[in-house]
Amino acid sequence: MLSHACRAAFDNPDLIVAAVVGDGESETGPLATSWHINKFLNPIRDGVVLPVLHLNGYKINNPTLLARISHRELENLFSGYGWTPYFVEGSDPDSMHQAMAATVEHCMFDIQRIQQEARKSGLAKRPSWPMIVMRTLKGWTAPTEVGGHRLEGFWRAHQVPMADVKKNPERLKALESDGLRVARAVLGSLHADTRSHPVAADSSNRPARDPRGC
Ligand SMILES: Cc1ncc(C[n+]2csc(CCOP(=O)(O)OP(=O)(O)O)c2C)c(N)n1
Repeated sequence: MLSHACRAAFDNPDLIVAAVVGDGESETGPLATSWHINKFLNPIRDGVVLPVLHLNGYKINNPTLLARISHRELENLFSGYGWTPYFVEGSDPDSMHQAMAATVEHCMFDIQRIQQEARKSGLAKRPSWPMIVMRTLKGWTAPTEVGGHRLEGFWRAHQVPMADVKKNPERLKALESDGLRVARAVLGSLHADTRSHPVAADSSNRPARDPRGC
């Protein structure tokens, strides 16, 4: 994913490519090595890749390493790879939506500042590009449990966790009341935001680099 995203950004100075990387995907050899690809992004000649590492704790239905190391270790790991990581973590859709919007905006300001400095001075130093670490539950906003078994935040949320909604009216009701309600709320607020704030210029809502202060 990251190498494909960089392929789009190379020689394309006006492009910013957001690349969402799963924590399981990040354990595969090709992706694990491609975190180093920031060394090849030239701030004058190329565009930028904004990686969003999605920590949901599972690769399919097995635990992931990156979701189980400490916050400090994770931050040090990505700083060591040459990124500046920003964290968006939680499970409440409304506050996560706000935190993500503020963080993306902050990253855009960072990217523009870095590019303007390099392009004005003509000095292509290697910057520490921003990246986002987004920690959510696996199957976030799915029903909490199905048939007495835990679903949201657990390995059962993978693939088709409620296969029989067409035939089972109780499950259809659970899906409608939990999952679809939250999805509609999030989509509704996204839609409302894009209509009322096409470009947000105020950076006062910028997130802390490390919200837990670790
Ligand atoms: C290049 C490549 N390597 C390996 C796989 C096998 N594979 C399928 S899904 C997966 C992990 C998925 O984990 P994650 O990215 O965290 O997604 P999630 O479990 O959250 O859906 C892997 C390694 C693949 N599809 N492609």
